[in-house]
Amino acid sequence: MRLSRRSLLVGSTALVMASRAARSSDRRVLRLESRTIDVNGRPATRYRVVQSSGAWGLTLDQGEMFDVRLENRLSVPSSVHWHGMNPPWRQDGVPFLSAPPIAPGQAAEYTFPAVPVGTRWMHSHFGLQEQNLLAAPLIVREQSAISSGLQEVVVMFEDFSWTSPREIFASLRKPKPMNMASMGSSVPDLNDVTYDAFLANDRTLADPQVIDVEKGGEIRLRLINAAASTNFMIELGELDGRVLTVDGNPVRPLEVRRFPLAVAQRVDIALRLPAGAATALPVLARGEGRRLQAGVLLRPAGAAVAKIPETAAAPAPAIGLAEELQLRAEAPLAARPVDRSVPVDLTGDMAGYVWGMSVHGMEGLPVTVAKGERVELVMRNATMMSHPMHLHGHSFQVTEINGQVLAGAVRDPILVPPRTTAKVVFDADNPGLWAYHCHNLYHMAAGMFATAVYRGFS
Ligand SMILES: [Cu+2]
Repeated sequence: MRLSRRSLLVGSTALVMASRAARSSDRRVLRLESRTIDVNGRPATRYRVVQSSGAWGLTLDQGEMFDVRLENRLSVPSSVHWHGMNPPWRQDGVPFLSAPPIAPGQAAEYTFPAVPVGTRWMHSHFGLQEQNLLAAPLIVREQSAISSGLQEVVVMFEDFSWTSPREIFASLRKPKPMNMASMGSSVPDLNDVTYDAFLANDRTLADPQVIDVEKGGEIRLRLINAAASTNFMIELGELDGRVLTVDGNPVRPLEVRRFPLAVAQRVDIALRLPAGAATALPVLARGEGRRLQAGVLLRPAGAAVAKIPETAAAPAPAIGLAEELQLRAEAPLAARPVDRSVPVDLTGDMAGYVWGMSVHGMEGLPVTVAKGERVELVMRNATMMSHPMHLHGHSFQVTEINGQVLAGAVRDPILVPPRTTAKVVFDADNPGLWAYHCHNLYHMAAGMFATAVYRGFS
């Protein structure tokens, strides 16, 4: 990992120079806009991120610069985070932490090497805008994916409500009656928001996207959980899938027919298509503890399109770490001792809907690191909800779950279920002031947000 990282950095210096020569032609424009979509027959006005060409999000090839002008065409301030990319601190898109928000009618510019490669995504980090669908795919196609020639299918899953995010949050924070409060302290809570629909590429199963695929061929799925607060179980039905990457980072191949995808996580799956499929093949995401699902249909030539119900026969199970324990990084971090181990307690409860992160036993304390250190985060979840924990600016590797040591996946977030301790390590190689938080939007808004800061970074 150390060597390959160094070679990437050397390569990126050359790219910076090449890009300066050709900047005007390489720069992409991304626009934050309002638009209206149809959700089960009703119009919904929500946000989106599109290029000037109308293309959704951004797709680059390995070796390209991330060179973007971001225009805010909304009537409200905004700020977009490039999730899973490790840009310089000031380009990370967290308002008031890495840069001021972008005012309506204003723009901001970003230029950095597009690393790491793989399936990333982008989303607003301003207020509760992410719940209003201000998110899009951000794919940096690996050289291996490009040369494989495989057809790629990008699917972004989201949770949708007719209730405004502000009202959802207000009702979550309302004091609960005692019986609910005491229930909440002993039984895990799978969900705290009841959504009206789940979307796959902005569509419900009443009118799903149908994607033509080659009969008997292989395709590469790039699946993104862009939901505000829903963990999904990906259901491939009878199809044989092979996990290639999680959160864009390669893992040893793992054969699957279902795979958990926590909030903000991604998975790339190579999918073998049967030679003789009479009907189009669904790729579904079912909400944790819910029967509600969303998905796309893969249609081999000649296959009929059958209706897939929006409500499955059985709810998806609780999303745990059974699969996580099987994942092994294909490109692990270099073996080296940990220089600094930081205890992080995840705190809070459903009753009061107050969530927190206590670093070294204190709420409000940042994780403090020095450049060059190998840092370990020990996340202990004493609450009865799971928390998808995300550190900006760095990719961490999962090293231990409830005492079980592993050379686990390189990730950006790790789901920490109730009563679980997860250890991850990262190399402090990107000086700045970074957000470190739960990626459940409402948990974050209710206080599960901390920072990681480098000594003498500015
Ligand atoms: Cu959380």
